Amino acid sequence: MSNNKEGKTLITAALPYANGPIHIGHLAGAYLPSDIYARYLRLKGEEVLFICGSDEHGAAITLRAKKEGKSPKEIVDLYHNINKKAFSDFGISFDIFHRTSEPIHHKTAQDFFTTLDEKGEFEIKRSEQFYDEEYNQFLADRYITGTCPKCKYELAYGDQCENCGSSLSPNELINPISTLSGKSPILKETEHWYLPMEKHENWLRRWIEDGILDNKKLHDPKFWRKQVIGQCKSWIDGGLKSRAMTRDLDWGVKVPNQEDENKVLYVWLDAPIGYISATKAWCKENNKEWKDYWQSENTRLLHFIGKDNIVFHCIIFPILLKTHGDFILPENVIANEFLNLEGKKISTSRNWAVWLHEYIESFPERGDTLRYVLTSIAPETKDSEFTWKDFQARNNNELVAIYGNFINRVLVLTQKYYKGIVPTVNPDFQYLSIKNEVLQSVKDCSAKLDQFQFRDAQASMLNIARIGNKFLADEEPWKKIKTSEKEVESIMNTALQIAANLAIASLPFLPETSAKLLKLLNIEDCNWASLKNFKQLKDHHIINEPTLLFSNIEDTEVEAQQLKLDSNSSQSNTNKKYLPMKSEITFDDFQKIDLRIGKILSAEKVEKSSKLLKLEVDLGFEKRIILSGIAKHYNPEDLIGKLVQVVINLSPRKIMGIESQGMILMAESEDGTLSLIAPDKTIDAGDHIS
Ligand code: B3M
Ligand code: ZN
Repeated sequence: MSNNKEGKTLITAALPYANGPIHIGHLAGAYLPSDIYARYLRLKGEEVLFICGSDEHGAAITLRAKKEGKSPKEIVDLYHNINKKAFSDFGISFDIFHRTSEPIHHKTAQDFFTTLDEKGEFEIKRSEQFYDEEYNQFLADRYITGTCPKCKYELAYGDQCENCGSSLSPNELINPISTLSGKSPILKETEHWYLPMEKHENWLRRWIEDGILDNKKLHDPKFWRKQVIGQCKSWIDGGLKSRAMTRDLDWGVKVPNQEDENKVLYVWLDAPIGYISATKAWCKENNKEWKDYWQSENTRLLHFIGKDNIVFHCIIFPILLKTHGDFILPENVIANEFLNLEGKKISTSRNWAVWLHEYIESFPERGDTLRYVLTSIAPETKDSEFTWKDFQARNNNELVAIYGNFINRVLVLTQKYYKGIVPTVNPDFQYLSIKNEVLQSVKDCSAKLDQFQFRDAQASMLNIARIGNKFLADEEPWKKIKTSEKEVESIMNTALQIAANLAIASLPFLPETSAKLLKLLNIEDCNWASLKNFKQLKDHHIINEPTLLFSNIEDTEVEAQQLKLDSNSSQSNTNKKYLPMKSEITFDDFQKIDLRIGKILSAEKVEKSSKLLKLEVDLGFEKRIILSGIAKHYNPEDLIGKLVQVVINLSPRKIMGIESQGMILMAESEDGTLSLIAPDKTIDAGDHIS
């Protein structure tokens, strides 16, 4: 798969939206694995171009700008720079971190669009789209919220329900509301360029399932992750639909040759073309030919992304590349699942995240620690979880206790016994099995990297340090130094070679640490091929005075982070999405609702329903049966005796064969948790509420 000596590898990492900072979920999902892989190939001497950039268009940007009272340009400038710095703080070694606002990108995207348009690959269709009459504009999918038709979540977006994950189109929403004016939008006719994706189903299926395109075997699907193929298949099986490639928005790449200033390319057409324009920009600077990357069969194209971007990279972008002609398709799309944080989904709006720029302030020069932990828990095959306790444990028990401890012992003993000069090996003491173990770990590490299994690859790398520690513990040079000097020279030479192998093998994973260690060992050049020979350091080579590579993280430090997370998220109500206000009513309207205090006398589950509880409620003047959808939020036995607010004059409704004679009022949090609303003084069942 790798070993692509003659060819080049073009590695792309998803272009992050420049509408906010980067968090650990982004790093673990796309940027760390791609960086490890790029560094690994470079170390093998292969020709690699590793590109990324800010995705600066689309409603994600304009919505953020509106919320912060800034212009879209101010927003993208701000976050482009914050994110660029964060990537460099964590050693993400992009060859270029470009921007989709650059003129070269606008031109590339427009030319691409024009080529497809001239080839007749689009269908221009008039259709009715939601329009905000107060703001005089068509509404991008993200500007419309409403009730999800599938799970009834009331704040679903026009393109996706964040509660149940369904992908939606705005006209499926129940009660759509414009987020601009808070009013119901009207439908108004507009014209768009559609990509008839259904036309491409056959070749896509064959390419994804068998790696075959135009009778040529392009890749081996067995190297693709199962979830990636699974998601693609289910999209194709569900029937691909035509999708609009243009939008009515005043921010983005303008549709070429159009009068209408507010017609732009769909951000998911424009953003992946950002990979091409980033390549062009880099090639211009470096006197290279961009077509050698995008239009040459000797180039392997690899996309690293999070799982929410699979359809765009495995279906839509390949359709665009193929219909354009000349372009290669990706050899693999390496998508990760999601990383959760302390038991909950990472959420930008709820500020439930660890932001890279904040992490590095709290833990300066500990970028590698986070890299290490995130790779150890990489969500490669299923969602995984970051906790601060685990972060501390992996740092203290693995980086400090295994890697750091081994290196420190070797370096300190070498200074002590030999003043930093590498001793010679005595032919009587060869430690062949130790050498073989190290060689095997390197081989495993390589094999796993070739298969994009970064978690296992890193574990094999750390194993080299484990072997070193065990070797020293078994051989006890500190005891033998008094009796068998020759043997100790061999032990220490071997231990130093292990350290040097570790320095090289850890470079892709822990670039800062590896650089420090290489310096301590006085190794100037290194490459992966040299790991085939165990011996890295010549006899009498001089190494430097030891310094510590890692240090323990204290309880207080992680407790502070946990507290910060809790307090950030509770202060984040300013970022919270609130339901738009319903239309105004008069006092008389309100008076029509008869609200009373009720007391729950009994509660039981409703058969065959996971949501409903059947409650018997005392209203003072009578007792009633009321059904309430709170089974997931309360145990029946905990409800008995509780005072609740009841709408008593709601027409009775039969649900699952039981008549419900009223409704219990509930408060609902953003994540859907339901809570009863109880009076806070002594009040009796039947007392009225006004
Ligand atoms: N900006 C979405 C995201 O950050 C999008 C990726 C573009 S990759 C071409 O999830
Ligand atoms: Zn839903």
